[in-house]
Amino acid sequence: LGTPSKHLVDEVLAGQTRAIARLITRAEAGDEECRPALAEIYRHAGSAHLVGITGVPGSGKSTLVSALAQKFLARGHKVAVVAMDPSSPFSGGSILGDRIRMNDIACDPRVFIRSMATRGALGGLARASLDAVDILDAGGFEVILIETVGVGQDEIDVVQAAYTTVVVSSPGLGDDIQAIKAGILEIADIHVVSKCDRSDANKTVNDLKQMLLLNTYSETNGSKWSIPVISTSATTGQGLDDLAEMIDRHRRYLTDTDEISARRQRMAETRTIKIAENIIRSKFAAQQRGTISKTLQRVIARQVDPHSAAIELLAVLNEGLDK
Ligand SMILES: Nc1nc2c(ncn2[C@@H]2O[C@H](COP(=O)(O)OP(=O)(O)OP(=O)(O)O)[C@@H](O)[C@H]2O)c(=O)[nH]1
Ligand SMILES: [Mg+2]
Repeated sequence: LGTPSKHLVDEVLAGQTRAIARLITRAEAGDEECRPALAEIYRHAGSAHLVGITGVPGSGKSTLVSALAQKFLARGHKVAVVAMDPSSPFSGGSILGDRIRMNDIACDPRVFIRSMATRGALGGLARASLDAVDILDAGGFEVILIETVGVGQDEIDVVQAAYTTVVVSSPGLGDDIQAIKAGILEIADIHVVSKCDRSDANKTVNDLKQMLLLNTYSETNGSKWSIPVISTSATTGQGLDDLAEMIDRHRRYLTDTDEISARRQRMAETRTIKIAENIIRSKFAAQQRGTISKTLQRVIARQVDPHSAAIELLAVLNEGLDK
C-alpha cells in the first residue's frame, strides 16, 4: 500500500467517520486506485452483524431501519445503515437523511448513514454497497443495516450478503403477500409486517402466517430456525424492541448452531463469482467487440461451432485480464 492509502486505511480502522465516508465515496465512484485499500479493509472486516432489510417499494423499510438503528444504539451498539437506492438521483446519503426521521441520531458519532446510488458499471451498485459494508465493518460498526428494495437480482444478492434477512410487508399495498410476488418470501429469517397501527394490518399478518404454514422450506433446508412474523409500527413504536431482540436471537442462533459458517460460505461464493462474472461481461462489452463479431460471423457461416467459439473468445479475453 502507498503511504496515502495506508494512512486512509489506518484512519478507517481507527473508526474515523470522515475517513470512512471518504473511502466509501471512492469505492462508490469505482476508483480503481482504492482497490488495494479495500483489499486491506476486507481482511479487517467480518465482526459486524449484517442485517439485510428488504421489501417492495413503500413497505416502510427506511422508516423501520431508522427506528431499528435507534434501538440498537440504545442497546449500546455502534450502528451503520447502508441503503442501496438505485432510484435516488443523489449520492452521499443526504436523501436518506431527509426522507427518514434520522435527525435525532444523525449527529451521533456512533451512527453512520449512507445511501448508495451509483449506477454505471455492471453490478457497480451491488459491489459498491458491499464495499461500503466492509468499510463500516472494519471501522468498528457492530450492527450494519442494509436496506434494499426487494426487486432485481443485484438487490437480492446484496441482501443475501447479510447474516440475518428481514423481509418487510405492509398493509395497504395490495391483497397478496408482496414478498411472494417479489420472490423474496424464501430469503426471510424474520418477517415484519410494518404499519401495524393501520386497521388492515391484521389481514396481512394472517395471510403471511398462512403462507408460512404452507411453506416447508424451513424444515427442508435443515434449519431449525422457525421464522417469526413480527408486527411493527414506527408510529406507535410497537414491535420494535421485539424485532431488535429477534435479530439478536437469530445472530446467537447462527453462531450456536454454526449455521453462520454456511452463510459465510454462501456470501463469499455469491460475491466473488458475481464480481468475476461482471468483469468478464464488461471486458466482453468494452474491449472485444471486434473479435466477438468476427467469431460470430464464423459461427453463422458454420465454420466453427458455438462451443469452440466460446472457448476461443474466453482465451482472447484471458489475455486482457491482467487487472
Ligand atoms: N401508518 C404508518 N405509516 C408508515 C409507517 N412506516 C412507514 N410509513 C409510511 O409508509 C411510507 C413509506 O415508508 P418508507 O419508510 O419510505 O418505505 P420504504 O420501503 O423505505 O420505501 P422505498 O425506499 O421507496 O422503497 C411513508 O409514507 C411512511 O410515512 C408506520 O409504521 N405506520
Ligand atoms: Mg426506503
